[in-house]
Amino acid sequence: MSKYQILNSPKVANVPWQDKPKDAALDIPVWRYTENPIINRNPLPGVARIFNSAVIPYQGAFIGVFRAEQKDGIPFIYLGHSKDGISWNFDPHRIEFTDENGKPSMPVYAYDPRLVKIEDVYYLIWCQDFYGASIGMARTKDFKTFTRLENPFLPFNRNAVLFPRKVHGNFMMLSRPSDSGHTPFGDIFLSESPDLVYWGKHRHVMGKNPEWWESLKIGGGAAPIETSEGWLLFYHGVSQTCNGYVYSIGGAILDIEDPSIVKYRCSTFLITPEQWYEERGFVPNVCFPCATIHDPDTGKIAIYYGAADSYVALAFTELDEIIDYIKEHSITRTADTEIGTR
Ligand code: BMA
Repeated sequence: MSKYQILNSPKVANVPWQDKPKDAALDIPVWRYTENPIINRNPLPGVARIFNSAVIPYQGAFIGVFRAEQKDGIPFIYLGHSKDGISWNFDPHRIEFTDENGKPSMPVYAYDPRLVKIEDVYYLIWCQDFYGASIGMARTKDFKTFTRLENPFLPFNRNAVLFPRKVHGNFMMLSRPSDSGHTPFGDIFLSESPDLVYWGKHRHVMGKNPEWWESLKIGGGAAPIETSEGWLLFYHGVSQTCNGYVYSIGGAILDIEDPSIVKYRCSTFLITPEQWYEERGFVPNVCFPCATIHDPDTGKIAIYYGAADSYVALAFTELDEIIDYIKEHSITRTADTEIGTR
């Protein structure tokens, strides 16, 4: 009998998985897939790199939206299909978005997509140009037509993730207001909307920390997982070094009823760049989580993350172990635990 439960989430018996290695050096209960990276460079004609991408179970298999850096260097979102969540087949062309009337409506560029199912609709959330970096959104039911929604926020904001269900009747989104460049600051905020058009009731969730691995900025990662202990959030934390930024993966647990309150926040990173595909690439030293696939029956969680802005990699953890680890290593401060309004 497991200690904790994943709630309101479909069973995924075929969650991608590899057992934890019997490695005494593994003191953090997150382990990498031994065949990483799962998506290599030049994954399809016209695309140089795929990374920072989101996947979801779909019709007994998996579907995903992928940040594909084309050979002109401009990122767009491509669709991919997979039977096992590990080997992916990509559509040859980027996703064509339309407006509500079915007319073409393409963003100038699109990157770091997230993918969330709420009720019977799938939502894509990404970063795009809106007179500066900002958040774009679209919905689909069939992954054939993609209808753009109103841009939720004013510029600048480059990092947003929707919760997988409404809370108190409202859609909830985490985002990270920023500038339009390689933002040297940033906290995670929460916004609510009754209709995905009007967003408000903004709350501060959490900011950078004195722990050095997340001492420059943080940003949302995978869509939060609803658990019996709270919303389990894998996010990214950034450290500034004399040789550039270093992106690690962190973990926190937010209050179910009021997700602006951080119940537990792990003081150590869960993954930091140390493998060749994380340390070496278009941008070295980046582990950037964008999605999980998780199974409530077994507590298995597969974490998908972009590596070095060049590859997609996979890591695994297990619900009881990761929650206990986060709780045991948790340090929360006033900015985390307060309601987040001033
Ligand atoms: C961030 C985003 C990510 C990227 C990271 C490292 O600001 O742009 O897409 O992975 O920088 O380059």
